[in-house]
Parts: sequence; C-alpha cells; structure tokens
Amino acid sequence: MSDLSTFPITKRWPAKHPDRLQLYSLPTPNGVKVSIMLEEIGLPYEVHLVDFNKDDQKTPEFLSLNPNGKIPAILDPDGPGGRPLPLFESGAILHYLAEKTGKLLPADPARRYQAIQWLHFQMGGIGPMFGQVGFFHKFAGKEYEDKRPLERYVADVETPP
Ligand SMILES: N[C@@H](CCC(=O)N[C@@H](CS)C(=O)NCC(=O)O)C(=O)O
Repeated sequence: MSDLSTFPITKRWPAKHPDRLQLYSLPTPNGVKVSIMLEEIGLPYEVHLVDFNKDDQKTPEFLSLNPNGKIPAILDPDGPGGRPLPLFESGAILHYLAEKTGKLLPADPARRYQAIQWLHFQMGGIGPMFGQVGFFHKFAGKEYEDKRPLERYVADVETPP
C-alpha cells in the first residue's frame, strides 16, 4: 500500500483509508463535478471537507497539493506506476479518472476527442462565464455602476452552442 504520510496535506486531513482515493473538496459547482464522477464510476474514495469559512484552502497543507489554493484536489494512492498522484483542476481530475477506470470516455478516437472537446468547453467556457455572471449579478460586482461587464457575460451564457 502507498505511504501517503509524506504528503503534507495528510497532516491536516489524515487519511482513515489510505488505500482509497483522497478527495479534498466542498460542494461548490467545481467541487461536485468530481464527487459526481466518483459516484458514477464507483471508485472508492475518502472525502475531506475544505472549509472556506476557515480559509482551509489557503493553508500551507492545502497549498502543498494545489498551489493555486482552490478546490477540488485529489491524492490517488494508486496513481500511474502504482505511485501516489496528487492532482488539481477539476477538468484534469475528470480526465484522469476516466482514463484510469476506462469509464465515461469512449475508446473510439473520434468520439473520445468529442468528449474531451465538451470537457474543455465546460472548463474554459461554461465554468468561467457563469462564474462572472454570478459575480456581476449576485456578489460584489452587482454594485458596479457600469453594467457592460454584466451584459457581456449574460449574453455569452445565454447563447450556448
Ligand atoms: N479551474 C478550477 C477552478 C476551481 C475553483 O474556482 N474553485 C473554487 C470553488 S468552486 C475555490 O476553491 N475557491 C476558493 C478561493 O478562491 O479561495 C477547477 O476547475 O478546479
């Protein structure tokens, strides 16, 4: 079995089941993507709550796994070559899990690239654009007098392909 104790993240979030994939997350739109995938593919995992109210995502232990300080992140004790693999960015994690298990990613090359295309569309389009709409519509940005940023992002999310 892999020894995860050399990874600083396990000091703050100890692994009760070090043989299982470790997920560090919170139920936000990016966080649930990985949880949903793990449930769909049926891979055993252990989840650890990264509490934004405590700024957990900015602690040295979490930053050791994702220097960008954002969830989700994983630590797979059974990565390529049987060695532990730390990974962040939800799209990279989804792609990795699909390749690892051979699920939710077609083997046929053309269909495979189509699936990857929609994954990139979600990561580069839907995710960031909806995030901007949220900021300019619901959060601090709604106080901005200049409504052009809001209109620009609303127009983008209202005209999907
Ligand atoms: N591109 C990243 C975005 C991750 C992201 O924005 N995570 C948010 C929650 S949905 C976060 O951790 N925010 C905490 C912060 O910015 O301090 C991914 O897809 O994993």
